[in-house]
Parts: sequence; structure tokens; C-alpha cells
Amino acid sequence: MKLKIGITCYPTVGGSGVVATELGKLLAEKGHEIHFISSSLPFRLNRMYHNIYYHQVEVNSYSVFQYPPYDLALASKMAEVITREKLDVLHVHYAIPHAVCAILAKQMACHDVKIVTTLHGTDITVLGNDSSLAELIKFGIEKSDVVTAVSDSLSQQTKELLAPDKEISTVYNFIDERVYHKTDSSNLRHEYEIKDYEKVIIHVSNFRAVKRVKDVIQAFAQIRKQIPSKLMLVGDGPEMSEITKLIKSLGLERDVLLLGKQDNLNELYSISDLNLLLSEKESFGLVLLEGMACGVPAIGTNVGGIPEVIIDGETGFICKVGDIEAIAEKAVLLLKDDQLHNQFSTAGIMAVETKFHSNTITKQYEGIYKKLLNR
Ligand code: GMT
Repeated sequence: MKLKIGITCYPTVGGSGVVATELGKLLAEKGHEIHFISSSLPFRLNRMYHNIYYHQVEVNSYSVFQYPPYDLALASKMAEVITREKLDVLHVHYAIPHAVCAILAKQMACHDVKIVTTLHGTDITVLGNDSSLAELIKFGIEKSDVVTAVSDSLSQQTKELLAPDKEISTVYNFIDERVYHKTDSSNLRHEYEIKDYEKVIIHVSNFRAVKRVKDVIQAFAQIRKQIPSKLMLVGDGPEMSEITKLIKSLGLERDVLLLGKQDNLNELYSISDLNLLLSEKESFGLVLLEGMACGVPAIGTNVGGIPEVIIDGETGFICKVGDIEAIAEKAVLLLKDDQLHNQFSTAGIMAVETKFHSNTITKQYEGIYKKLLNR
């Protein structure tokens, strides 16, 4: 049974937009009709699909409004698309504002639609602690028909923080395995002047304080004392100037490659030996999965959903937040032992091909939609 599915996400930033877009593409490939409703074209929507439509939310700024009313414009556009296209399901990513807008739109629309809300993290871990928004987030969750979270940890945290009268099931994130796999990009090693005997460590993020990129640099400084290596920092964000200061003060300018924002990350993972994600908050950590799919084991912190993605001692290591010594020690252990590295790398690829496979996850979402619609 083909469904008409609306999808709303933040189209240009972060893992939530990536997951929502990839889900839309895979559902379209399975024959469903997909309607993206967002402020700009989802950024990974990079080819023509006959059954994917895009409805842009336009916000006018009138002098009477101090702030342009984006949320109301979004709700209005959602209602228009629900009615005109007769959507079966509207799947929104993020409780605030998207779930709340969807609920308003459902009331406005002249066609019954089911609302599925996926929680990605910041909506709960940051906004859920804001007393001015907590009740609104709870409302958005309770009034959605189904709520999912991207890890057990996030489901649990949401229950503890907001105590919503709603079940929250976990549906893990996934990546497109057709894009993320090991590829021969060894020319990049040469172009970045990485010596044959050097190991490569990678960190990918939006450089927000919560990602603790400075810990990545401190850990690298320790690792480099024991193993010739380079650190590739991929991304950009608010911590960038602090990060460049730290690199300079540690005399690491020649060994840390600041690559800025990049596409084609699989080529960078394919020349990497270790992926570091040392965040203090992280509901899932999509970059860990991207790296694992390309055979790169990871070291992550014991927060949020990270220990659900990295299985400690099997696909990588889990360390305490800020424990630079332990992180460096585990990194050196992994980088010096080729057999252990191969073992972790193979186990990571296997995890991507099973627990986190795009088919598995897409089927879970399809199952949720069909159950809701009794089909
Ligand atoms: O991590 C961010 O700053 C971006 C944020 C987003 O909106 O994309 O990421 C959140 O959602 C991702 C997709 O589900 C998760 O992989 C990230 O772990 C999560 N970030 C946090 O929880 C901090």
C-alpha cells in the first residue's frame, strides 16, 4: 500500500536533517509519495525523484511583528499540504517547533492525518530543561499519534525530564550504505601530505561547545607523543576560534588539518584509522555510524546514545567525558594493534549491516505508519 507522507525537518543542519532526508529518499524508492515541507530544500536531496515533492515555507516580515512568524507560516503550509495532497502521515523531526506546528496544522486541515514525531536530542536535552518550553514540548509529544526517539537513552531521558503520558519507542538512525563504504581515496593522503607511516584520526561535528572538540585536540596531543599521526577536524562552528588558539598553543599546527565543512565524507573516513566523538551530550552520534560503515572504529564518551552505537570493546571504546588520559591510552592501544583494529573495523561494518541497516530502520518507520493507519 503506497502512502502519502509529509516530512518536516531542519533541512540544512546536522544529523536530524540528514536522517529525515535519507528516510524520505528511501521511502520514495519504495514507492511512497513524499512531501517535504520546510524552509529550504533538504540538502542531501541531490537527484530527481518523480515522487518527491518540496513545499517551501515562506515567511514574510511585517513591520508589526518584532520576529517573523516562521512557526505559524510552517503550520499554515502544513495544513495546506495535508488538505490538498490528502497526506496519510506527517512525520516531523524535532518536537519544537515541528510537532507543535503539526498539531496546529492537523486542527486546521480538512483531511485527517496522523502525526509521527521523532525526537533527536537537543529538543529534549537542552530545550526540555528550559522551563518556558518544557510544557510545550510535553504537549507536542502527548498530542502526536506516535513518538519515536533515536536511542533508548533519549527515550529514557525524555521520560525522566518531562514525564509525558505517551509511549516513546526507539528507532535508531541509519546511513545510506550506498554512499558510506570504504573507498580508495589514498590520493588524499598524498594531497594532505600525510606520510605512509602516519595514522589518521578524524573528528566530524558542528563544533558546538557540547562536542568538546578541545578534548579531541588534547587527546590527539597525547596520542601523537606515542604514535606519528595526523588529526583531521571536519566541520565548523562556534568553537572554531578557541580551537585554533588551542592548536597553536600546543604547537600542533602542522599535525592538525582543519578541513572545514565537507561533503563526500566517505573519502575522508576511508583514509582514517580512528574516529573520535568526545561529546558531553549526544543522543546518537550519526558520525560514528558513518565512520563504522567505512571501517573506522571509534572512541566515544559514556553519554546519551553513544554507548548504544559503539559497543565498548567490540566496535570501539567508551571513555568518561573529559578523561583525556584514558582516551589517549585506548587510542594508542587500538592504533598499535593491527589485529585488534581489524577486528573492531569488521565488527563495526557488521553492526551497520544489521542493527543499523537502512532497510531495517525504514521498515520500522513504515511499520509505524501502517499500524497507525490500520493498513
Ligand atoms: O548534534 C547536533 O548539534 C545536531 C543535532 C541535529 O539536530 O541534527 O544532532 C542531534 O540529532 C542527530 C540525529 O539524530 C544525532 O545523531 C545527534 O547525536 C543529536 N545531537 C545531540 O544530541 C547533541
